[in-house]
Amino acid sequence: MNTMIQLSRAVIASAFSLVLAVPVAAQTTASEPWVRGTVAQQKATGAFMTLTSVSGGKLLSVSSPAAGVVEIHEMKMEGSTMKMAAVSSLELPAGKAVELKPGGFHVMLMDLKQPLKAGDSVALTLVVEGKDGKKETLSVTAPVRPLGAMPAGHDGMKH
Ligand SMILES: [Cu+2]
Repeated sequence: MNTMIQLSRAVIASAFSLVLAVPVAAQTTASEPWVRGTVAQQKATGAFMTLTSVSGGKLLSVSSPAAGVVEIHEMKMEGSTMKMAAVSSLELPAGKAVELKPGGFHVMLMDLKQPLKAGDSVALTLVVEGKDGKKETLSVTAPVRPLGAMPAGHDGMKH
């Protein structure tokens, strides 16, 4: 009897250390990231991707070495004018793909350090808070697409 208890303790202990040794599976994944290319003197652009959180959470913040300021933006029609505004976070419903795309939610890269040309790539760090309050950091490398990759209408947006 005593041996049995000790044995099961040993099994539990080894199972526990196994769990600790294995990296925590990513709760949130980012697919097809891209950044819109810029022209000289242009100080802001958008980054886009599809985010999926397995158990749900919210995107809290994004940072990038390519930009001085990074915000999460929402673009929507106000009357007949498209406007975009910063949001404090972006809800990621469990198991549902959330598209960040031109004309909708996007990551706004501002105070760009240099123009972004097609073929470059931009490193983005996303912080996602899970339903349990745990924070997860995602490193995303987003290739730069040519300027024309975005539908007309995004230019001249007022912040
Ligand atoms: Cu924006």
